Amino acid sequence: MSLIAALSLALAPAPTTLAEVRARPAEDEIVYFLLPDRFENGDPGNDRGGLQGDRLKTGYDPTHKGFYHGGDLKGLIARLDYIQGMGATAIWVGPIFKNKPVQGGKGEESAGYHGYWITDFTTVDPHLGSDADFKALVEAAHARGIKVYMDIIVNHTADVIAYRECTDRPCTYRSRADYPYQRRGGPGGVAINPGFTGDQVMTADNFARLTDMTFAYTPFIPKGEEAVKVPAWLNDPRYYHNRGNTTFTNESSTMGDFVGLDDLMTENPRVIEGMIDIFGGWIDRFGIDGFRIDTAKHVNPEFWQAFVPAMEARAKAKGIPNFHMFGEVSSDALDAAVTAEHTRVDKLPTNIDFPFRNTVVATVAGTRGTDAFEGLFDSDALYEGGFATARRSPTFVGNHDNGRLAFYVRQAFPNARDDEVLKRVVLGHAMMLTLRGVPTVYSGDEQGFVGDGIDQAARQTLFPSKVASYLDDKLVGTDSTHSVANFNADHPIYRTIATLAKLRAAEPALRRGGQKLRTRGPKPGLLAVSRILNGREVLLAFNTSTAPVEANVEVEAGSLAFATLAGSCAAKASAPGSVRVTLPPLSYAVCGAVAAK
Ligand SMILES: [Ca+2]
Ligand SMILES: [Ca+2]
Ligand SMILES: [Ca+2]
Repeated sequence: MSLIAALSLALAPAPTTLAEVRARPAEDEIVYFLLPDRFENGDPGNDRGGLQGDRLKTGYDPTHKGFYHGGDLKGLIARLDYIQGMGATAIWVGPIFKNKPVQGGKGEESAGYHGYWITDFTTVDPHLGSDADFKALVEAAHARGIKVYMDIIVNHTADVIAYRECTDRPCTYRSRADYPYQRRGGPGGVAINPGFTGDQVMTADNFARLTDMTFAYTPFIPKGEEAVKVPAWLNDPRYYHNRGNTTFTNESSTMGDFVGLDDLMTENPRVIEGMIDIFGGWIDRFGIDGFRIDTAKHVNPEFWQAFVPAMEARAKAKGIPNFHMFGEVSSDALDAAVTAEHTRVDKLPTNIDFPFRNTVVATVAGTRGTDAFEGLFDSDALYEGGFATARRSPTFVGNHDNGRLAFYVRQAFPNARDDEVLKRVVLGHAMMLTLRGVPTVYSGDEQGFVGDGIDQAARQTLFPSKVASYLDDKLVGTDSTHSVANFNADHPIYRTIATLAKLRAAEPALRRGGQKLRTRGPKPGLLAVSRILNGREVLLAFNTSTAPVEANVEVEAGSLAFATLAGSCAAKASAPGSVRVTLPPLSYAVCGAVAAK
């Protein structure tokens, strides 16, 4: 049987109804993640968000990487063919809520183009379009069988609240020990908040006694911004921690302001109830399919223990049985030591798989041996739910915060030829599309975008850019530049993703199968993993080294013959339980066991 015939036999029929789309479990999806401001501009009329004046008023400056560039929801709708052509079955849309257009100290201003500085949690930011545009997006995506995941934030709002004590200098974190709730300005200060027993007693009665917020700083809302937040309860400083900027350590990790962003008192039942109302409302109104949860590890576990089941119940009531929630728990580790805790204690259903990304970067954009994957996969056991949770966790190789894989490849191998850089980036994507987890492509990676680093440096537009530090980028796998639109369905990385996405759709073992680690080593070289579902084995082999590899790889004793699904595979096992694998430098193969003739 030819490969094409084999694939078409195995392919499930395309979903035709919304119920069929929603019946798909999370691990069946391939996610495409984009920031709408940076994807496609479908309406130049909204580029300034209906605001007047210069960039400090409107937030719009397409020549500056830290301001709005004009992309919007209409543009996203117009490019659904492009997204679907890559094989993506779900879109993670960067935050669309109404933001504070511009914030930051004098000379350091930037805009809320990324969406993470929310003032109104109930409506779409006018730079990105309207609630009607979002409804049209969800409907158009669903009609194609594509799910829509929103990017939500409960940890903080925009930076509106200021403190009298530090209007002209950084507000350093003031701890509960140094600034207890029942004294103003330190242990020797006047008595306030009598009877408030601290933020760990999370009852309405207790928080009713927290009425004076001047324990650490004197918070105030600058003139003109008193009612800027929606819903209105968000304008009350009582619902914020007000202890100054987080250092990302100790108690400040959950209690501190994220670079000035007003950190919500997520221990307070009123805040929990308010957030359940807000985001439950988006489920009710738009029937979206999941949430990516920003800054999840900076919120106390008790909040998630209440919020997650409430959202699941809301989604079920709306007829969405596989509502997918994945938290951003950033980690530098190559295993799940940090991220797993938040599935066990917080009860977050899944987290974005930072350890997977870190392991790919260390091996494909580095010199770590392939045994790094052993530590990664062994630690799947740490998640609540174990391997099944890892299988539903979104994997990625690049993103808008941590930078693109191509950047790290170039940094690690500055003398590598262009074809080697491309092979490494393709190899990382091949790992993501075939190993356990939900592949999550970061917009622009499929066009060979590189960038100069992290954050703003990794947020190039797919439409023509006017940012000097983007225009001088040398892209991978193409002669194109950022001066033109890059929606090229023939780009080699786009084609790789599309090809492997088809394979993933055709092979349930690649989506739902277990994993057996077959071969790994202390140096760059062969990584071999079998994915097995109901006795069907698909062998994955990756060569992370610049030399060819040839090795005997263990397989199931019954896997006697193989079809080449990608790369090149031996047609037959050498003996029951062993197959010869031969791989050129920096390449991969996918071999599906078939009945021996
Ligand atoms: Ca626009
Ligand atoms: Ca603030
Ligand atoms: Ca927090």
